[in-house]
Amino acid sequence: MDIPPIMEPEKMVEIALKNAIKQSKAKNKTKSLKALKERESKKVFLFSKALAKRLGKAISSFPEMEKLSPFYRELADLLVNETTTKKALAQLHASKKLLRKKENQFIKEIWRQKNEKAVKKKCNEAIGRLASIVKRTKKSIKALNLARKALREIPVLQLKEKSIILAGFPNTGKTTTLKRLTGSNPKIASYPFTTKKINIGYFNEKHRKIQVIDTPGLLDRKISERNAIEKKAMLALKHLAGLIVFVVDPSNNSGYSLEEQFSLIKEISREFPHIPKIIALNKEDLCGKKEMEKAERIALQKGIKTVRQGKKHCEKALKEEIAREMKLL
Ligand SMILES: Nc1nc2c(ncn2[C@@H]2O[C@H](COP(=O)(O)OP(=O)(O)OP(=O)(O)O)[C@@H](O)[C@H]2O)c(=O)[nH]1
Ligand SMILES: [Mg+2]
Repeated sequence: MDIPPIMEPEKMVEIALKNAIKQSKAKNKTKSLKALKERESKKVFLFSKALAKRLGKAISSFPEMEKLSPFYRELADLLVNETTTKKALAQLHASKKLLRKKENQFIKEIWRQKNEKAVKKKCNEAIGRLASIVKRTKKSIKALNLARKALREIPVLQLKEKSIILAGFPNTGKTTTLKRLTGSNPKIASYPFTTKKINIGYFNEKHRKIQVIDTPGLLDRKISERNAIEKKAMLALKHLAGLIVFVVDPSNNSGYSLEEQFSLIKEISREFPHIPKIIALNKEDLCGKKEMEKAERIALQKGIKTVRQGKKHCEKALKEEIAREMKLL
């Protein structure tokens, strides 16, 4: 999620003041009190306007949590404290309003002054007061910048169409399956809470762009091995998933027995009860006929469809099954 950083308030004040001074400089050398009042009130107006604009931009560029899609919201909820963020945004909003109100009052006061010295004094007072309104948002800006840093961790995904999520123990062939399905090299994105990056690929089926997601560290372990945050991050995937493809390696080449692999499938299925699932039986070339058939038998007993995958069976069969499950046919 791309959110621009918010400038430190001191810097905002510095830039706004520099510009306001420059733009309100006298073009002619009139020395009347009226001309001075005009210049000084213009300076206050420009200063306040620039600051209010910066605050407004900071507010509008920050995503409204309520409007985020459920997937992003669930992850955002883990990463940032919604109440703190809301309070910080509310302070920025209130400061912006106060700026304009004070600016109005000060300009009126400038015009009421009787001599040059008093006008300049009032103008300085105004600048100081307006600057302090902005400087008081320092903590809020810091909180928002921290939240922004965390939210940037959330991967940018296509959310319009439901995705295929790959699951299975390490080394079973999830990334290979992703590459087989999507052809090119997967796009890499970061996913919060795992040091690993998620892999994303796309393929077209029946004029639809199907997104395939491989999430190392999330759906490749027993649920009991996960901490609460990882578990929530894992569950955020339910908002994206149209189909879970379990990659199973019946050849023992990955180091996990069929029993272990089916027990992982059972656990994950329990966490995602409403999402359709299929099994891609991988590494067929390394499997004996018996192992393959055993895996198919167990899957049949559990009521999950299987598709063979490997050197002989290319991605065509798997793509067809995916299309069927996602009701593309
Ligand atoms: N012979 C054979 N090897 C395969 C097949 N599919 C994957 N492999 C190999 O198995 C190893 C693991 O494959 P990956 O696709 O990296 O497995 P992964 O599930 O993504 O592994 P992690 O990212 O560690 O969870 C790699 O060396 C692959 O080349 C297959 O169908 N046949
Ligand atoms: Mg992998």
